[in-house]
Amino acid sequence: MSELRSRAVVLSFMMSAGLAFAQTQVNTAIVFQNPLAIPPLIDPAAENGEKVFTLTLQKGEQEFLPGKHTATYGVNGPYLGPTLRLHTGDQVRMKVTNGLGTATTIHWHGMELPAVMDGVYQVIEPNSTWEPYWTVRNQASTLWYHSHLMGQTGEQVYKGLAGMIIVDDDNSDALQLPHRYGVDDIPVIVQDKKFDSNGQFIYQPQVDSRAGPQGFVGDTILVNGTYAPFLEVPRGWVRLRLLNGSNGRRFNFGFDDNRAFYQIASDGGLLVAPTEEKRLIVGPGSRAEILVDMADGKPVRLMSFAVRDADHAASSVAKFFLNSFRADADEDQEFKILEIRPTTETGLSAPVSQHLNSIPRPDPRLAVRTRVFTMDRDSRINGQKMNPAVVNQIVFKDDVEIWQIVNQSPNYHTFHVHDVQFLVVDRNGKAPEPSDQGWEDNVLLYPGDHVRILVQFKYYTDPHHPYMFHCHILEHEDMGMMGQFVVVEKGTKNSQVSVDPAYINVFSHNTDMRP
Ligand SMILES: [Cu+2]
Repeated sequence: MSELRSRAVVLSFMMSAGLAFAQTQVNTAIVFQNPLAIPPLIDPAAENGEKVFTLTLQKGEQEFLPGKHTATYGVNGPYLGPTLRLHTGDQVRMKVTNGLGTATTIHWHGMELPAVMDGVYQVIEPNSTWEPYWTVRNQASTLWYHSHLMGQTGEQVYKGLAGMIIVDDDNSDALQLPHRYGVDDIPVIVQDKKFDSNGQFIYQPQVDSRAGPQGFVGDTILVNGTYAPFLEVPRGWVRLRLLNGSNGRRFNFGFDDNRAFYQIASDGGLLVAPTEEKRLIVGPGSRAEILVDMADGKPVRLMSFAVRDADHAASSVAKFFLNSFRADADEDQEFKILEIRPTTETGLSAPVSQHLNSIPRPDPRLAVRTRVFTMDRDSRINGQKMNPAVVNQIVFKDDVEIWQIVNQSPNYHTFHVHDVQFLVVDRNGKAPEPSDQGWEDNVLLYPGDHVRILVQFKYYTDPHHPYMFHCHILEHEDMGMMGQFVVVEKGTKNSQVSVDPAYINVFSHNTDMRP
């Protein structure tokens, strides 16, 4: 905090007068004329008691903008991938074939699975197939899969290597919620892009001399890979599974007529009860499910309203600082995202379930230790960049721990932990907001924030194959704002922990983080 304070005084003095940041609606003139693409559901093969999904990573070409053909990456298609629908308890196997002509990985974001299936170090070379398999432990939730190649995640996800995963369970099966995929239960993958005059993606991350490495932000919104999309829905409750698939932009979701909506799920599962909101900020990599009532038959636009760090400042000093020094490039911009048009068909209009899930209150007294993670301006965590040869944290299976995350930089960050869904204990010493009270795998930290989360790794141990924790601004991640941990049986000695030498060689794919 002291670093932030001293910087606040200096910078607010330097930048005091004359900087007016007006809220900008970036795409005022957009005409919603393209039907929203709904990613197809894969029908898995049944083999030896497993559900087997075949995913082919490929280069492609897609006409996002009229008459322009953009070079892309995709999964079983030119851009993005199919939706994988799983059920808790399923034994699944993914046959992932790399037809990109360049190395990649596929990470199952939010999944609780063995480290060797996690898709970070498991590089898939061109023309080869990777076959991870696991038992689905997660509860009903909206997860996703995406490239996680060290140093190239930002570029590969930006080109399109991502898709949605929907997990159902016995609880969600029994709830009265919209559940007709693509009809009233809609995947909504929101991403911002920049296009050149030929319609090609521009990907040029920036480093600001004062604020440090910037998350990429674009000026054009795609939803499920559709530009200027509209969606026809029945008159009734509509469930939007919002996935922020952007590299570096936060979305502050809401509707242009200011109607209220109900959040029903966070990253890792259903909330205890629907929570009424008019605005909902979702950081890059995170998900939220919302219900919106379309019974009145009126079309409405899903929006992203301005995000302003100063509005979320942890202290008056930080607020003053953030008002004068706006470090985050995604601040103050407003977008129209998706036009939702009710048809004359009647949809689900009965009351939805009011009790959705049971979530334990996070009790910090259960924690056996606290680990501190400090995120700084120069894309470091605890003063270090990712080093594949170093295990930063050794965690015992089943231990309940508090991880205290401190954002000591003038930029926002997120903190994503692999192999776990966690609960927020408190944010800046206060109980979390309702939207922050569910299971999460990726928590947003405004500049100056300190957030305590309760984590527990319940299923897998492996002293030689680490999991990652990192900022989910992909440019920060690629610059090494990442560390790794192993989960081991209680009593394992530090001397028994080491990184598989084959994993360290993965860094031949990466120029920035090679040891
Ligand atoms: Cu970051």
